[in-house]
Amino acid sequence: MIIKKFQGKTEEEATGKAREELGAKTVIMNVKELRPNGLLRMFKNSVFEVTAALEEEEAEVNPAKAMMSPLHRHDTLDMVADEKIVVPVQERPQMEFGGMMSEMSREKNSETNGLEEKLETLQNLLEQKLVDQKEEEKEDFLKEDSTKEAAAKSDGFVFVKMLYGILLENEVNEKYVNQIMDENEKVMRNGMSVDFVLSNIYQKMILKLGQPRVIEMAEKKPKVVFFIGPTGVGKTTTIAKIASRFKVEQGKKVALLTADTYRIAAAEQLRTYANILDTPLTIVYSAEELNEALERVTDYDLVLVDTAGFSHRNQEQREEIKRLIDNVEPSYDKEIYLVLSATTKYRDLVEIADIYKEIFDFRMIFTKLDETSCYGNIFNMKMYTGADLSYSTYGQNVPDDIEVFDTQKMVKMLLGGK
Ligand SMILES: Nc1nc2c(ncn2[C@@H]2O[C@H](COP(=O)(O)OP(=O)(O)OP(=O)(O)O)[C@@H](O)[C@H]2O)c(=O)[nH]1
Ligand SMILES: [Mg+2]
Repeated sequence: MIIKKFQGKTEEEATGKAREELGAKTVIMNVKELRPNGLLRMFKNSVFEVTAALEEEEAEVNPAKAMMSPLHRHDTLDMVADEKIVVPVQERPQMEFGGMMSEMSREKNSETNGLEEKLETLQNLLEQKLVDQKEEEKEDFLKEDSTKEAAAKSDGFVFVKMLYGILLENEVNEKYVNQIMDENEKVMRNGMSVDFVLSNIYQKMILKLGQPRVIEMAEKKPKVVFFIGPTGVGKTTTIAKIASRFKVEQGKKVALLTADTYRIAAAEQLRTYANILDTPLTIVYSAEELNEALERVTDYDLVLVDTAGFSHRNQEQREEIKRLIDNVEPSYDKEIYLVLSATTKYRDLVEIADIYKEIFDFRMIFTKLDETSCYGNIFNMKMYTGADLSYSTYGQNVPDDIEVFDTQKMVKMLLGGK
């Protein structure tokens, strides 16, 4: 893993520098606002410092720049030991639905500041737990063997054990928890601080989840985006949220198509949203009709295609959807989003992903985050499929209850943050 810090007058400038040097796959681990102290405050503005990382096999480092400034390697102790996690009090500007941050999400950010403040206490929370746990272990230890010096136990190792338990409690699959812990063990030494361990594991998990990839406009209009997935996961609702965000916040021309002709109410549901948003809606009954419908909206930026939810075990419907997507004229740029509910059991999610993985390259949208407090499956599915995460939804309200998947927030929650 390569880790490096970059500074700029704004977060965007610092992030831009990181991407220029380390390439597009750079993952932003942490953002810190450095405020000048004392009198300097009157003359100097804050500086933003981002900590950026990427896995070495993904490195497309700009060689000229890299030669001028040696990179820190993850397996050296110095790298993370000084990198105390600072959970930003100010919500980091989120990646937007394909553009700059809008006023609407700025308002939302101030709402989420409360959450961020709570997250800020993650480390304190974990440290308190650690104190309690150490006390318990000490008692057990002394009962077992009074000659042993319980206090000699490294905080770091007890802390690792505690994080192990928290990740399992949050239903991160044991295989992936072990993987994270094994990687952590390679850089662990006796007497290592809690800060070191937390920052090391936090960074590893962020890298594993990766940067979200969201809908981007195509050079040749329109971008055609399919939403597929099991019944009732929230495909149609998510389409309405995304359509509204792109149209209202970014002024894009959005058209809706539905290939869901199975349920009588399905097209009506989308038509209601189309009417509210004042966007055209076309119902298509075959792959041929899809291309005809696309020809009529070539001056639109984005076409969102709703599909019928079906059991992934239904081979006939699966083939029909494949035919629909494969038959799109190759000149159109298309993206496929597999919509999954965060409440679905891991075994079922794996089975669904296995089947879709064979037929499409997809990105994942996780819905219904408001209906569970265990997010381990999201991490598990990222690890299992390798597919990019994109959006997450957390309620029935259109268009509010959706955001670009927030990797940092997710990792904090998986590690016991609130
Ligand atoms: N709590 C919660 N409910 C949601 C969320 N997203 C969608 N829903 C609800 O889930 C139900 C199903 O949503 P739809 O959008 O119709 O799901 P779908 O995948 O299109 O369903 P089919 O077309 O029947 O396959 C509705 O009651 C939605 O309001 C979410 O993020 N949280
Ligand atoms: Mg639907």
